[in-house]
Amino acid sequence: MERTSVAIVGAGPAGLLLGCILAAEGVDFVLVEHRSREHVLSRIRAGVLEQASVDVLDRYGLGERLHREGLVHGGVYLQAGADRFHVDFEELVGRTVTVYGQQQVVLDLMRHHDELGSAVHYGATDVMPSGVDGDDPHLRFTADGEEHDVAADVIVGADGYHGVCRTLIPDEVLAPAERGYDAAWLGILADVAPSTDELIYALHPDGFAMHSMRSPSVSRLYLQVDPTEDIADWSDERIWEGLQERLATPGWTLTPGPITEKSITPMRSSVAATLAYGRLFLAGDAGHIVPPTGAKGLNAAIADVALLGAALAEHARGSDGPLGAYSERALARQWKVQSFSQFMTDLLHTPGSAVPADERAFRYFSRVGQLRYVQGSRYAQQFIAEQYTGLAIA
Ligand code: RFL
Ligand code: PHB
Repeated sequence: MERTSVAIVGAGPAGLLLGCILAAEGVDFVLVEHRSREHVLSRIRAGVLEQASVDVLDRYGLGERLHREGLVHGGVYLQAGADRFHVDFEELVGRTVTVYGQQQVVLDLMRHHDELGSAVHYGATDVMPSGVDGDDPHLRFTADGEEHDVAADVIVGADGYHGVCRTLIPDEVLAPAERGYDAAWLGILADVAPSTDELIYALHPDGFAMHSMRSPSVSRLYLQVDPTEDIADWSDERIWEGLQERLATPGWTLTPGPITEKSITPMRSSVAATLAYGRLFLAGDAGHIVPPTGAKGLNAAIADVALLGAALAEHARGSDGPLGAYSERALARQWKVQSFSQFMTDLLHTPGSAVPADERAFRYFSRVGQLRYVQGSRYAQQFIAEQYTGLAIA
């Protein structure tokens, strides 16, 4: 049997960053991931880091490549029909965001663990946390043909929305508050220079579209589709046509290019009633998920582990106050994030086909009205700028 202070399940951004924070704080940990390292690195997900997230990465010496290669954006474009306008975060709230792929964040964190020689096990099987409601939690797993039984002081579930740790919490305690959406995102990655300097979020009668990027030569774009759509029905030509149509604005052209990845992701909002159960603590997507429109999922995972890492360090030094307060603090911030993500999603998507045609038209035009209001209101733009660039982690 092995022994550690913190056993972490899941090597996504939440688990990997928590490991880096614990290492910096001198707290020992074991990190177990059921996918291979290559698989974790190949998942294309988020692309935008809030200023507060960049600050956390900097604090732990993880921001060097991010500052070299990340693209600092001082605002975003919002668009209603063909009418595009700029929301200038720097001017409105004095803050920026950094466009840097989640894959790059994950690579930086993995490399840091390599340098530290951390106990990180990829490709583990039979990952079984247990005993979290008593005082002898264990994490059992098999890695590289060897069975492990790790006795831990605390187990952290950083294993995402479909992870095993959530299932250790009784249904009536986890009790997630949830809502679905009648829209999904079809996302592409393309080997073409972005046609824009900053991200474009557009509402069009055919549905939402957005233009993001990963680097000066790689573009990331999304189209709202019905959640029942099959990616096989979306040829590259059809995708570029949809993007051209929905993002069109006078005097601007979208340059298409070879698509290297495409997939459809459904949208959901969910928040567990608690992130703490006995000796188990949930962080990141394991505790809550948001639709991607506010660019908040990765940032919320970073905020959680910044709080949890500091609380676990205090716990190791003999003070339990911050760990006892973790769930409440993280959820208080999370509900603000949920509200913003829902606002951005409702604002920018058209209602699904199940909504009667006359009501669809009503909802669409009221969203156009709201976007025009935002266009003309400094207050409304500040409301968006403050939340998009990220609330304090406290
Ligand atoms: P992850 O990244 O899902 O990592 C969980 C890890 O746990 C592993 N795991 C297990 N390991 C061991 N045993 C088990 N039983 C396990 N079960 C699961 C998994 O293999 C995985 O490695 O969760 P984490 O770390 O909490 O990070 C959360 C973020 O990944 C997520 O919130 C964001 O990607 C969401 N998201 C976005 N967030 C943003 O902040 N900005 C964005 O622009 C943004 N865009 C997006 C997104 C997510 C997307 N998809 C595909 C879900 C765009 C998309 C398309
Ligand atoms: C992305 O670049 O993948 C991205 C950017 C902003 C979002 C969602 C996704 O709101």
